[in-house]
Amino acid sequence: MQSPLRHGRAAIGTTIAGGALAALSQAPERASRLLRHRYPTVAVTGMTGVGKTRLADRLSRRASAESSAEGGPDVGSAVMERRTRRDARLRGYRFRVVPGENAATRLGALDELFHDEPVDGVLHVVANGHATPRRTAGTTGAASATREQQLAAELEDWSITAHRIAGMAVRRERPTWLVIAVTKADLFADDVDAAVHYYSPGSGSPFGDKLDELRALAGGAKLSIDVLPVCAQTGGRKSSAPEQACTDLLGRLELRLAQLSGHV
Ligand SMILES: Nc1nc2c(ncn2[C@@H]2O[C@H](COP(=O)(O)OP(=O)(O)OP(=O)(O)O)[C@@H](O)[C@H]2O)c(=O)[nH]1
Ligand SMILES: [Mg+2]
Repeated sequence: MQSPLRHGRAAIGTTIAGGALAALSQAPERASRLLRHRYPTVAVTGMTGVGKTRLADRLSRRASAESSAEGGPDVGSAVMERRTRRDARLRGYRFRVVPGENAATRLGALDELFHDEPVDGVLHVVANGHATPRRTAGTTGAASATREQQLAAELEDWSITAHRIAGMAVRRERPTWLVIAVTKADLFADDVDAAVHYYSPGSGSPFGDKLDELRALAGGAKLSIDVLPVCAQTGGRKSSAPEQACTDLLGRLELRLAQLSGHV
């Protein structure tokens, strides 16, 4: 004799089986949506030598971050770097670092991240004119550049990236977030507020004006902009205070990224 309970169980079993089959057919799409939610992709942009690779390494807890800090050839990235950050709750980010040097790989990376497979957010890295000067491939001798030259180069680089961001933002429904990371703050510890102001919307600075243009183009509601100071390493080991200050700034940046990604 079959009890109502057993009958009920069988019915539920069938429903679950049916649901599982249906879920299976939608699995790839579901999985990619889940992945995007838990591991949003973040484009890391900025001119050569500003510190993108170093910052992405820190954010993704990559040990190699310290390896070239002292000695060793300091070279720019030739290809797009992929770094994934995972935390204990299976949340994180997929960082895509665009090489700063103007090469074919840079253009390809920009196309991929802002058009073919649009990213969820952008971490644009600037260094308040403290980008490490790098030689153009094939030339010899030490590279040098004044702070003014580096600021001008940064602005030019930003124009290109800003256009890509605007193009991506207008094409989609959901909002895009942009975080301007003002890195190497350890090198201008006393001027951090002024630097953050220079890179902020509505500041009236050359960079601020370009941000305002981007906002107008993309539509204010479609683009959120944050400006945060950070440092990924400090000049020396003698003082422990700057090290702690950098760790704190890094923590604030991480918290903001988590908020923007819906992780907290
Ligand atoms: N003092 C200081 N130096 C930094 C910081 N971040 C990076 N650097 C140094 O700046 C130089 C450039 O850093 P990278 O991360 O290689 O720069 P990048 O933006 O990846 O450059 P490309 O790959 O050419 O686009 C390296 O010598 C780093 O050690 C920082 O927060 N403080
Ligand atoms: Mg690099």
